[in-house]
Amino acid sequence: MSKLALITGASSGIGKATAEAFADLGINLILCGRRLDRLYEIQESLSEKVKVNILTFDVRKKEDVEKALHTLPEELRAIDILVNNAGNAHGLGPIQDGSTDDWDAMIDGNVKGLLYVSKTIMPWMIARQKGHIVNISSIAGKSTYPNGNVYCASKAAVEAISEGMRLDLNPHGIKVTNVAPGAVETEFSLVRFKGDDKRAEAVYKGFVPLTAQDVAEIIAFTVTRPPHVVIADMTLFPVAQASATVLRRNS
Ligand code: 8X3
Repeated sequence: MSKLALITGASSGIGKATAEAFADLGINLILCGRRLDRLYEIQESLSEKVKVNILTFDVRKKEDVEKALHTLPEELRAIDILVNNAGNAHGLGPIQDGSTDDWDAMIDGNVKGLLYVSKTIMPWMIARQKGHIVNISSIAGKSTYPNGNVYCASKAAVEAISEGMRLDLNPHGIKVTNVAPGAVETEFSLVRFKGDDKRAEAVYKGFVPLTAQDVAEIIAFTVTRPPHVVIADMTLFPVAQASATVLRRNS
């Protein structure tokens, strides 16, 4: 029987690439995001391969998350794989100059949003005594870099939540995988720098960054292991990167 995956932040970047990789594996999809037009496009392109449902909500809005997920009929609550991908960075600068709106956006989206979505779906997995939760963290969650402060904190929280989920869901046979990429070229930096495309492009200059597809392949690998195997934690870098702060660029 085909598996069913729900992916948040599916309208672009790693979320979209994961949807494509899962479709290639014959995994049916529930794609969640804020941008309906983009979700429709992805639905259209993947519907030849698998069943694709879409839900629009903002993970930061607790009531909206609950309401949207509860519109799913019984058969679409049998979610085998939850990919908690929605999240973003807002700003990069000294903590003393940080914007409280940016802090709210990162903590509400990257941390609380992940929790809200999981809160509804975990009981459905527990009822079936199976499931796999993949949380998209970051190297920023393992190592704080200068000016990363609150973004790094939000991803450190994701790391702790992955660990907490693994411990607490262990009696129920639910797999939990934490994926921590380094530099991936997506809309990430454009969002972080509030549409400043020159600054965003400079982040990926002088080396070959990871692509969203590279990360999606890893996610696809983690969800296709045998039933008794779980990849707890996966860190991936472009070859030019050695840590959160060491990255070799051609001058
Ligand atoms: C994205 C990677 O190094 O810009 O989370 O924080 S990094």
